[in-house]
Amino acid sequence: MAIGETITQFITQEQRRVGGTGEFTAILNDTLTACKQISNAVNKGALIGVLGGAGADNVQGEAQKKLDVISNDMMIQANEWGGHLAAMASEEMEDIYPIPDGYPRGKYLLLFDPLDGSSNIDVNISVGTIFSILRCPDGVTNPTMKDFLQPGTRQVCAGYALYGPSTMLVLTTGQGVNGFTLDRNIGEFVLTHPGMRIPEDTREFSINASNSRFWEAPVRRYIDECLAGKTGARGVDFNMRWVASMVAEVHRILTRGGIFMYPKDTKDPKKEGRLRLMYEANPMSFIVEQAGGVASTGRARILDIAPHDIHQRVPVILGSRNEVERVVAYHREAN
Ligand code: AFP
Repeated sequence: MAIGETITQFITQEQRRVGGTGEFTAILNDTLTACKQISNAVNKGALIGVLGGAGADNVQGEAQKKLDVISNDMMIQANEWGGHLAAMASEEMEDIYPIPDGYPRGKYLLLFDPLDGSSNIDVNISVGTIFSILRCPDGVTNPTMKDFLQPGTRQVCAGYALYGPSTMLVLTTGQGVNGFTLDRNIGEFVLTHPGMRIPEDTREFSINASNSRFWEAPVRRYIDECLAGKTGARGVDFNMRWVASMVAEVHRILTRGGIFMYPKDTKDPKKEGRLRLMYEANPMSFIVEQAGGVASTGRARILDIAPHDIHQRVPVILGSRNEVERVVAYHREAN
């Protein structure tokens, strides 16, 4: 693994190292193609008329942006033909998407949030694509929703593309985390951030503070201590960031440390959390753990959750080890 090698070289070498058949490499290549197409559309924005609302709500009841729909179509089209997937699931589709008749079916399942943070699109702030790959259960050729309901520990790969000042692709297959930057001149992602590690300590937190009146006591205690800074129990000043785009927040944490929280709250008692387990929390938790960080609901390790629905929501607290463990300890003490 050398800085400057292309992602194609990188994953092909990985495939040889583990004695893979190339199926998984092919899926990744197709997903990368979709990410490059989405990057291009996001980058052109108003020039090609893709900003603004699509005029419909998604399964979550959230207003879809044009680019949500376009990105979802790009992910489907780039991935449905290859012959290595059995089905896909997306934030933008209520039901799973079995590989249509006419294409061969393979042994993997792909889940994705095609454009995370899409409330940021129209204001030209970073957005991203998150994806997770699972194996289809043995013997299943016609998967249903229940075949997707595997805990995050079963992911064979997770990654995200960040469409920011540069387009980056961050990937784990369970052997650490590597970051690649899109070189638009050659159309390839190039290894620029090998072996990404999250510092264990941080003085930077991210939370949507407008929800503070709905937080539980342990979260309120932690944030109050951060806000009190040098004059409080922690004796140090903290900094705060909130982009409202989880991909951007996680990327910042992978780069310089930090803690990100979208905790359980009482804003809408019907919802277990804000973020989606299968295509947001699980892939990001896999990446964060592989980079030496921790990802928890406050009460349980996210990757251990046994899912009951592909669109299920969970509380998320992730990032630098010592701060996440502190918040988890506050939850334990409160219980
Ligand atoms: P959208 O994709 O609907 O914009 O949601 C983004 C997101 O799932 C996640 O990326 C952010 O961290 C979080 O929601 C932002 O939530 P708030 O709107 O409450 O700040």
